[in-house]
Amino acid sequence: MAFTEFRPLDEKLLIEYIKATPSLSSKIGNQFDDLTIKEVGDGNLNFVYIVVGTSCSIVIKQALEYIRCIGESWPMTRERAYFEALALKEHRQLCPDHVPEVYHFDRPMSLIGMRFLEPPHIILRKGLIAGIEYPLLAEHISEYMAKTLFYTSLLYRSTMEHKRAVAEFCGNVELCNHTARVVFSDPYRVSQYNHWTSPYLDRDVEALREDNYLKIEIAELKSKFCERAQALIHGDLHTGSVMITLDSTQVIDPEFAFYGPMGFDIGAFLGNLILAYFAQDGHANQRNDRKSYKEWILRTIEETWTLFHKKFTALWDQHKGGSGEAYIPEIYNNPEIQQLVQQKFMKDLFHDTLGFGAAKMIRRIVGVVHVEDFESIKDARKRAACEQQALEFAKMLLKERRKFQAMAEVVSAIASLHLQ
Ligand code: ADP
Ligand code: SR1
Ligand code: MG
Repeated sequence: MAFTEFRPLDEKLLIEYIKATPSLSSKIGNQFDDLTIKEVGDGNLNFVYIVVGTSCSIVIKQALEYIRCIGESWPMTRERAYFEALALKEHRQLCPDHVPEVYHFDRPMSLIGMRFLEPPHIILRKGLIAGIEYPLLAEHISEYMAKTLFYTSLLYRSTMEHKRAVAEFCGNVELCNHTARVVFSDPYRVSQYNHWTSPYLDRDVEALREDNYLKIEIAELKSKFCERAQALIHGDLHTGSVMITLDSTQVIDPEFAFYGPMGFDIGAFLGNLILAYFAQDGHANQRNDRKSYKEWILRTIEETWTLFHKKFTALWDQHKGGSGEAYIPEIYNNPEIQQLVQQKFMKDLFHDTLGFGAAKMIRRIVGVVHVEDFESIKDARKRAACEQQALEFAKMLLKERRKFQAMAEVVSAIASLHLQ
């Protein structure tokens, strides 16, 4: 069977597709009799099939013309699969330990074939809900962020290379517009897709729409998101985009990738850890009060930033005489100025991280699609209490982010708020 134009897959068609595609059939050992196929379907946008062969399993991901968790009423270009494959390949080159291999990409079919992240890999968000500690998470994710962000920025690249790459990823405009809308606009206005734990949060949602200072701050972040082509960012680096075991951390699902502000990725990750923290009281029970787990989350937040800072500035030091054109050696080649520009850069990035992290938290409490951390708390009153604390903290962080000088201060602020 020829697959020359787009066809939405079903299980039968997928087997035909694999048979007709040597790069995939060879992966499963060219044995088709005992294939089992399972559609996973716990993501928001696409269809993901796990194909279990006798010798090896693979993952097939296909984008349809709409957002899966909403339905056909919210169209979304299938070209997102192209940008996801491109970003996966680019990020894997830069950080092979933490990005799965792409075996096959078919643009007309909007289809990616990739490594199956085998059990015990699970989605990090699910691990956080279950209360599992991951001792290497901060080490691994900071490495992924430092490498992917540094090597795709002007700190490493020439302006020619950078602009060419920026131009390519400008094609992902529909996904960027989507984020601009659901993160930076909808939570601050009446929108048909917004929802929240009503009636408990009704007043909080109104307050959000009446908070002029918050609106000024979110506008600044929105313009940075839309205008600043700082590095190739993942674009959706929440805890549902990370698959993990005790010794492996793999970043999946970069379909929102584009050249944007670095702090959007770091903030997405840390903001989602903060959401996980505030959800813990909703998961606590008589057997486990989650107290020590909350402390682990806070330590992980601080360590992730500290390690990112260390690794990113080490890469910068290592390549400071190279072809990166942001700070050219003729002007910045002495230790004093090098230290000053690094301090300024990292301070700005820290404040961007806090701002974007807070914005990502807010959208997941009052916007279109929420997070399982809170959604799995069945008692609405209990859930609302957790969400309210997270929302209050996020609002403060967004508005007052420039007052914080170190992640330890942010972590202390979370811990003290929670004690009240
Ligand atoms: P979406 O783009 O719809 O959010 P995801 O890429 O997040 O889709 O994938 C949805 C789900 O499929 C994930 O939550 C995970 O359970 C599973 N999945 C995705 N990629 C892989 C992979 N490479 N290996 C194993 N499971 C995967
Ligand atoms: C309709 S919003 C769906 C969301 O899921 C993805 O993970 C992105 O964050 C997107 O905004
Ligand atoms: Mg996803």
